[in-house]
Parts: sequence; C-alpha cells; structure tokens
Amino acid sequence: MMTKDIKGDFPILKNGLIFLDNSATTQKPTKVIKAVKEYYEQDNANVHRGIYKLAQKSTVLYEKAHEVVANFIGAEFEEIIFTKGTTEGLNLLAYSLGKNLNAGDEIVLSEMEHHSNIVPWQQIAKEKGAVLKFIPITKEYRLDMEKAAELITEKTKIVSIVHMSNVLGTINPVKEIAELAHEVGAVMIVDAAQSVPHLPVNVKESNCDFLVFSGHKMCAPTGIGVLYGRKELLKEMQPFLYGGDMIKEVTFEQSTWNELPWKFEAGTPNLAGAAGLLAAVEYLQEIGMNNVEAHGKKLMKYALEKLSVIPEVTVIGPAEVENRGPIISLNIEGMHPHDLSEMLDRENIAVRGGFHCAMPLFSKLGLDGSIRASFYIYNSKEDADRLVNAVMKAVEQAKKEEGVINRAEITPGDLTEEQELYKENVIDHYKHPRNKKEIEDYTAKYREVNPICGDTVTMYVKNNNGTIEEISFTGSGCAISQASASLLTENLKGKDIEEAKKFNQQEVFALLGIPISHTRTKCALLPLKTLHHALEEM
Ligand code: C6P
Repeated sequence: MMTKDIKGDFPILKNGLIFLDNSATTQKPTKVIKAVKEYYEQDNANVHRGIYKLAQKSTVLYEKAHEVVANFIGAEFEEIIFTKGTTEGLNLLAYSLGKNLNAGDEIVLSEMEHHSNIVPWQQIAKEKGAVLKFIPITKEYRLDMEKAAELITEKTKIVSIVHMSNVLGTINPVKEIAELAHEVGAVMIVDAAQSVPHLPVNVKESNCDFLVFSGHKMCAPTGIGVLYGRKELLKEMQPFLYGGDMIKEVTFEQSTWNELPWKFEAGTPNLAGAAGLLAAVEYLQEIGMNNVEAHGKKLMKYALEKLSVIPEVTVIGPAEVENRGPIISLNIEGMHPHDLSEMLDRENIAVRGGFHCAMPLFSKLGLDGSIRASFYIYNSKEDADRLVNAVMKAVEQAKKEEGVINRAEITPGDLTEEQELYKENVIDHYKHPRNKKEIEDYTAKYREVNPICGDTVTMYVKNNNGTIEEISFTGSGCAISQASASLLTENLKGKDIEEAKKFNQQEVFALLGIPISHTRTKCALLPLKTLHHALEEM
C-alpha cells in the first residue's frame, strides 16, 4: 500500500496522530513546506512589477504555478485564476455573473451544497429578484436527476453544483448536469473543493464553464485556491475586485482591465501560497491522481464495510461505493456527534463533528449533525481500523450509560472528590434536563446556534414585575450545552431580571463545577449567551 512511504513525507503525522479531517484541510508534505520556505529565502519579490532580476524570478515562478495547475485540470493558462480558495471563487462568480441577472431568472443549486455555494447566490438573488431552486436528494443520498431535468428550464441562467459532497461523499454526475444547463443556455459551475484533491479532474471533459477548488485541501498552504473559467466567458465578465495587478491603464476618469488571467487577480497575490500550490500539485502528480483516487476508494470501501455492519451506527451517505469519495459521515445511537468526536480525539483520532457547513442538508435530513471521517493519501488501513475500533468502543460506552456519554468523557484527567460530585450532577442534568419545555406566555424568547457544532438553544423567560417567574429552554446539543442550560434555568428561576443580566461566564463554569476544555467553552456558554439576548429583548 502506498501510504507506508507517504506518511513519512508529512512531519505533523510523525507523533502518531490519525488525521481523518482531510475534508476540512489536509496536512502538508515536506516538499510543500520547503517550497514556501525557499520562496521567502530565495525568490521573494512582487510579481509583474519590478524590472530587477529577483522580481522576474518571482514572476516566472508565479506564472509557472498557473501553468502547472492548468495542466493538472486540463485547462489553458489564461483560464486559471488564483483566489483565496473555493469560497472566494464562488463569491467572485456570484458577484460577476450576478450582474447580468434579472428579476425572475433562476439559479439552480442542489440540497447537498456547502454554505459557500448557497450564501453568495442567496445574496445575489435577493439583490436581483432572482429565484433559487434546489435539486433534491434521493433516499440513497444521490441527486434526483429526474427532478434536475425538470428544474433546469429556459428560466435557468446559472447551475452551480458540488462535485463531491463534503458530507455524504456522493460524487455527482456534473457532466450530465452541464448538458442540461447548456441545453437551456445556462452556465455550469462546479464546486470541486472535495473532488480535485481526490480524483483526476479534466475541465474540458467535464464540460463545465467554471470550476473552483482550494489548495489547502490538496496538500498546499491555506489562502490559495483556483478558479477555472472558460476563456470566452471570462473575457466577457466584469472583474470582482479592482486595483493592482488587474489593471491595464488608469486615468482619473476611467480604467481598463489587464489580460486574462490577471484581470481577476487584484492586488498583490499570495505568492508564497502559489509556490506551495505548485509544489503540492507536483507532489500529487508524482503519486499520480489515479493512484490517489484508487487509494481513497480502497480505504473508504474498507471502512464503510466495517462501520455499516455495526447496528448502532448510521452512515449518512451512499451505501454503494461507485461514485462515492473517501468521506464517511456517521452517527451512533444515543451520542451527540460533538461528544463522539471528543471521544475519538482521546484516541488521537481527529474527525470533524457538527454540520460541516451544510446546515440546509442536515435540516433536510432531520439530523443534528454527524461526525465525519475523511481519508487522504497518507491514511492507511490501520488508521481505518483504529477509527472502527474507537467507534465500537463509543457504541459500547453509549449502551452502558443508557444513551449518555461515558462519564470519563465529560471531562478528562484526575478530578478532585468535589469535581467528581459535580460530574455526576452534570450527567444527571444532561440525562434529566430541568425546565426543558416551551412556555406559552413567555415575555421573551431567543434562539442561538453554535455554528461550530450546530448545538441550538432556545430560551424562554417570563417576567413578573422584574422577577423571573418562569424560565425554560428547548433545543438539542451535546452533554455540556444541555447540562449547562438545565443548570442555568434551575439556578435563575425566581431571581431578579437585573441579577440574571449580570450572571457571567465564571458563574456558569462554577455551576458546572468541572474543568471545561477550550473546545467545549462555546458549548458551555451557549445557554448563557442565549439568555442574555432574550433578556436584552425585554
Ligand atoms: N469544506 C469542510 O470541513 P474553503 O473554506 O473556501 O477552502 O472551501 C469551502 C468549501 C466549499 N465547498 C465544499 C464542497 C467544501 O467542502 C468547502 C470546505 C470544509 O467540509 C471546511 S467548511
């Protein structure tokens, strides 16, 4: 298996970390780290400006990065624009293409999009009076292609679809969707944030008009990404940002734009990032994208087979491995994803827990998030085994605790006798939350969300002459946020509103009485934050 040698290329993995959060960002090989270091030590100068030798050296390197990326995805040099990442690429497209939209024009997205491929379109649709349509997903977690054909009509001007879902792992038939889009004269955008790192992608074969991805998900540094656009379309489009390298000529009255691709690269670009991206692409090319794909598929198939037979595990994604990437989202019965990811962390396994920046998808699925394990080139079969074993251990724990997380997981390390008592109390409040109900005749109500893990709390307060007569909460979340809400409401019932307004973070920590790790601080304080907003509204 290729991973044996590859793991050694990644310094951060030397201490035994099982890194399975690759869909969020990948680790960097020595080659990339060295390229960034060498850029600053040997090549650093601004590009397309200086006449001196160092500036020319830097410019040559920067342009080479465009050329290598163009080859990597089968594009032409002028068609490769460097951005900060996928999000910026999508914003650029929404802004620039959006200028030509009229009221009633339609933009077709899908229900499995990342927020970055929803929010920019929502904003532009609001501004222009355009309408968003979403291709639904089937119960097999695939796009409903019949519905896609119905939704893409003469009114459609833009179709923007994720290639590989960052939650489900589903690989969408973007070529087929591009055909539907082109039949009605719409442009086809592909969000390839998760696919370009894992599969050979050729923009001409996929027949898309635009494609965006991020360097940091494919071994390159953060802050550098790519927008591919068909030359003919880019020529017609308005720039997104103005100033710097995107200018040809400026007078006090007006300006003209530089040639492609620089027309879309305003200001001083991320030069060291480009050097890192160049090294990352070369590194992946040395491995071969076919091998990268085959490796991911093998691990995904292996882990999926083992995980899907555990009765308490629900995999959120296609059961069959065809057209599926190495991303596995799952939940286990009786344990919140946030608690499960913290349990896995204790086994030195890094996964993501929460909504994975795809809240509409989870609300469609009726789920409070998931944990997500995503594999990359340096992961091995042993890493998959470690994941499966840790999940099985969590399942056992959840069963033992009748659906409550392991007592030891509430807080790590040795606790004093007093803290042990508090821990029992926290578990009791999680298991049997006090005041968890809606109040009909409330004076104030407020809902807050923790965007990191997706915990929600709604607080209800009934004011009686400056006193909290009733206080309650609803929502869902991890053990810490739920216990904190329960303890807080119990403590504040009957108190003065003014006193409640002054209730502070330290007092919440005192109520919980156990050490709260940095990552859990937001969970612990979510109910207090919600309460303060509710009280402000009175
Ligand atoms: N998804 C994840 O953990 P940026 O942050 O701009 O590099 O990429 C945004 C983005 C857009 N589309 C898809 C399909 C993505 O997966 C992402 C990034 C990460 O799933 C971070 S939220």
